[in-house]
Amino acid sequence: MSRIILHQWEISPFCLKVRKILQYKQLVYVTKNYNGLLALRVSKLSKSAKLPMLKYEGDWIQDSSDIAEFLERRHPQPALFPSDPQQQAQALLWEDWADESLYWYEVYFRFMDQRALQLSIPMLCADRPRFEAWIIGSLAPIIYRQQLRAQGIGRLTRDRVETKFFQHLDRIEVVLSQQPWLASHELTIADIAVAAQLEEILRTSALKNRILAYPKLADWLTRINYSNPV
Ligand SMILES: N[C@@H](CCC(=O)N[C@@H](CS)C(=O)NCC(=O)O)C(=O)O
Repeated sequence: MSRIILHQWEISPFCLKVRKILQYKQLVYVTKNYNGLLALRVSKLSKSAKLPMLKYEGDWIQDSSDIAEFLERRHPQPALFPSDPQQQAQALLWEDWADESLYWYEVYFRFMDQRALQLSIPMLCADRPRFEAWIIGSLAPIIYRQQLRAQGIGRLTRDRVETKFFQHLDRIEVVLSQQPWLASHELTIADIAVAAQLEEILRTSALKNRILAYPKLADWLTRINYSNPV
């Protein structure tokens, strides 16, 4: 049995964030997927009923940020968190922005878009009986529409959501034209957290070409994958 098991959904941006961390730190791990109606079992793993969860030897760690900190303590090199306090503060602010704000754009572009949904459901239900794809495909847009409305982004027009998203990319492009990584002269948790959300948007959204038209951002994404192939 492997020492490290990542309980995940393949197309969850937070699970991708953890895979990127594990690979950056060159740790050997296996994944356990909760596709289709296996998702119902996630509530038995933790009270929050969210993934990712990492089983590391006898420890269970929940939440991608807590997993990042845990792995940094156990495997300090290569470091995810800069030692310089200002850079560390910036890295953690970027991480929180990616997890708590950018994430909702990812949800919007995946579940409020017919094309993205049609690409996502087979991935969410891979290796499961066909009727499960029908159930998940019917329920997911309803559940996420409610969540997006409660969060606020779901009350905006699509044009407004896209405008706000691309304004964020304009700002990221400005940062990346001044420095190679978001928070430091080296890759940090900031880059991994932001890239994980953007890569999941790229995976299923028709906005892909517009996103990759940002030269610095496109180069940065390539460098992250290069440093940290998943
Ligand atoms: N703050 C958590 C967020 C995890 C999260 O929201 N995961 C989503 C999948 S992308 C989830 O489990 N959703 C199921 C649900 O909310 O019931 C983290 O960083 O791990």
